[in-house]
Amino acid sequence: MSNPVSLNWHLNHHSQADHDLRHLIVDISRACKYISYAIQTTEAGLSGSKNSFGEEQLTLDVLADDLVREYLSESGTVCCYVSEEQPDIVELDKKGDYTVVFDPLDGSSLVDANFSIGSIFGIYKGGDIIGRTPREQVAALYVLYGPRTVLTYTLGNGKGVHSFILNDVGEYTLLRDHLGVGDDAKVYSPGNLRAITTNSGYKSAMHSWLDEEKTLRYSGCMVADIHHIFAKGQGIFSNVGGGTESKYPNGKLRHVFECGPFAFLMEEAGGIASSGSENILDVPITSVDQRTPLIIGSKNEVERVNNLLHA
Ligand code: AHM
Ligand code: MG
Repeated sequence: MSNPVSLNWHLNHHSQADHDLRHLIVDISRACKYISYAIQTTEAGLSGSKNSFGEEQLTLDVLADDLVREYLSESGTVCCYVSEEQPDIVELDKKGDYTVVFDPLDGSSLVDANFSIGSIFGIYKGGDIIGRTPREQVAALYVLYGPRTVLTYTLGNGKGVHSFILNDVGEYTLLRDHLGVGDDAKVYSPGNLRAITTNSGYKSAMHSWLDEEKTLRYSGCMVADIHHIFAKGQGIFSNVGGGTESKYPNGKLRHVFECGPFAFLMEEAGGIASSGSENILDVPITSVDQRTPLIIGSKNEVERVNNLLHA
């Protein structure tokens, strides 16, 4: 039996990642291995915030943030990072070449329901990311903690999008390489639907999906919902805003650690990500907590929804 392809081997031989970038991605994958283990073994969140002795427990999102920080610090390659759990850019190692942006635990409100959750990462070369765009990322990856733990990465530049499964001895081995997303969608995943009361374009998009009898798949965790598109090779996921008075006028999702990394992965797989008016990869980063509307997935469907949003 031939040996399975490991993540490290793939980064090195298939994607020809720079030495430091390869080590950084492997270090991130190690942090996620421990996050995966913590999800499987802790009752935090599942049982409420107190343990059986009545003590406050560290919530999983804080634990995940600490684990990623630990591995990024040890890697020696990261000058700074931006986490959804931190209000500001955090400086690490002045000699490091990379900035890592991440959401350590996406879908954390689903922990008590035992639904799938995930982690999202984008990697930039150099320090300050303000004023730059997600197109400047040099890598993006996500880890889905579902019935099995799956890591999907890309280095962009035509090198493809590749998925790995965390096996029982704690190694990531190749599951599927060169994931592709086709131009037409049969499945839809509509987030922030509360917006249709004040956004007539979004209401039209929702009605068209119902009229066309497309298949609804929405879990409430964007990592799981967008992974569904990569796994099935088609689909559309949206999270757009309502009027200026609404709770999320620009949709709920964060540009830097949620929309940007997925846009980089999606374009590499042949799909597209839009804010409704611009390619997400070209929307400049103005602050770390900026929100952007997101319409992502099969090209023709994203374009069709963009037209309805502007009708
Ligand atoms: P989180 O990072 O605080 O978990 O929030 C992001 C999540 C996304 O995964 C998901 O698509 C969205 O929030 C769901 O929002 P809602 O609960 O409003 O449907
Ligand atoms: Mg999130």
